[in-house]
Amino acid sequence: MYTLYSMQRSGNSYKVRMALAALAIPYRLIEIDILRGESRTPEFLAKNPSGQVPLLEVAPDRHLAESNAILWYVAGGSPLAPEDRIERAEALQWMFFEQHSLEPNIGAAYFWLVLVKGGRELQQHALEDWMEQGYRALRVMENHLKQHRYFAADRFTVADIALYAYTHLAHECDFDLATFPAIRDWLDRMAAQPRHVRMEQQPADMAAE
Ligand SMILES: N[C@@H](CCC(=O)N[C@@H](CS)C(=O)NCC(=O)O)C(=O)O
Repeated sequence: MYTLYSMQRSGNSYKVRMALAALAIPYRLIEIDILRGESRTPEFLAKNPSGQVPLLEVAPDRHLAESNAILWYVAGGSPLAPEDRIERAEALQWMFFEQHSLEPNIGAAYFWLVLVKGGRELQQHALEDWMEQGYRALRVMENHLKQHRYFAADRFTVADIALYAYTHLAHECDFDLATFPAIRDWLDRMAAQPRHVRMEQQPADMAAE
């Protein structure tokens, strides 16, 4: 069984919990509080030198980091991971976009404005840039979703999971989605997927449902 090192309120960790739930894959969950430095202990760094969650133990002492790489690993062979050459490349295109254009802006805003006490004051100098770049990423997504129901392969895939994690948190960190109707519809479609889990949901909650 997989062991997932995750933080409940980390969007990158949530991606993996979403995928495992969507695929009905059981796993052991270990909560790591990054705000208390638990991802920077010598024991954790031996598993992931980047000192970050999510981290998946795929076999004894074999660990995989980077949320989007983990998504491809756990979803391999399922409809969530397109195998057709162009569809796979399109899914990857959006997952690179997520890491370059969305997560560094909306992810950073969420971390500092929502998770860190006093973060708004500490990061005042960076906020304007995150907002500008974050809105730019949202506009790119909105334009795609005006024409397509999902990001790749005309169906729900790992690309949607990767992009959902921070987009669904955007309203919590100053982003207003009022002028992004296609994104809002897609968020609703995502939340209506079979076996969808909310970010605050624990695997034990899932079993109870
Ligand atoms: N590119 C990585 C980013 C992972 C990441 O930024 N993780 C954050 C939580 S969302 C973390 O563990 N930060 C703790 C630290 O850097 O000390 C991924 O997609 O998994």
